[in-house]
Amino acid sequence: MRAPLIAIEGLDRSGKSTQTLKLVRRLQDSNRSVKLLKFPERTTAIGKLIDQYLKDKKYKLSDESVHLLFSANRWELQDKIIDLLTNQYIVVVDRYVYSGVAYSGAKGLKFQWCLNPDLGMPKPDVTIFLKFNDMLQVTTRSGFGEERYEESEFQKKVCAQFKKFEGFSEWHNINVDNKSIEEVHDEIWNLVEPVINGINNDIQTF
Ligand code: ADP
Ligand code: DGP
Ligand code: NA
Ligand code: NA
Repeated sequence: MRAPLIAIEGLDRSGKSTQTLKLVRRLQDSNRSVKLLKFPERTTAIGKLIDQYLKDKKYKLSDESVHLLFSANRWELQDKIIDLLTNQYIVVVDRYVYSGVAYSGAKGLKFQWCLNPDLGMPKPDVTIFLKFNDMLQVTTRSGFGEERYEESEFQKKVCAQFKKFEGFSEWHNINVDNKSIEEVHDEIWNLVEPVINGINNDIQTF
């Protein structure tokens, strides 16, 4: 028996941080051991480079090298994720491999090329995508536009790239148009609750 890996994905300002925090609190209230990880993890050496790249829209780095940095940033935490899951800690990730593929795919890099560097990373048991049909609801949220990528035409392309994961067995869309924080949380909980008692199979990988 090992704990589940749960990923929350979505566009910039779609509510991931709000929802991952609420989910973690609810799991703690149910007496589960749980750890929240956020990608990119900006505090590591590679994460600091990524942070600079995101905050300074003029910072120059080729699309391919940025892609590999984001992937390397996830690999920095691979052993920690495996360790936590085998020690019965539920791991919730705020963004993951899917963002890696979707954001670089939106720049024109090929799907399989984008996925390749993450092959071997632990695969989530449940992935929840916070989906907007009305893009205006997300691009008008407070903070939108502060960082690189936070531009509505680009976000539309990212959204189209995320659709490519709809065939993955762990993938679930939650439509979040006009939904309150509580309503979205309840839908996330309905998807997560069935796995909180643990998973029988080994950790799967991409
Ligand atoms: P992300 O982590 O995806 O960038 P956040 O959780 O930081 O998104 O949310 C972005 C902004 O939208 C915050 O100001 C947050 O309070 C607000 N927000 C989050 N969820 C909702 C919701 N369901 N309805 C309206 N505003 C929301
Ligand atoms: P945030 O989740 O708000 O901390 O923002 C991180 C930004 O970086 C957001 O615009 C999405 C983007 N991002 C996250 N992961 C990856 C990745 O692996 N590759 C690329 N190119 N961008 C990513
Ligand atoms: Na962002
Ligand atoms: Na966030």
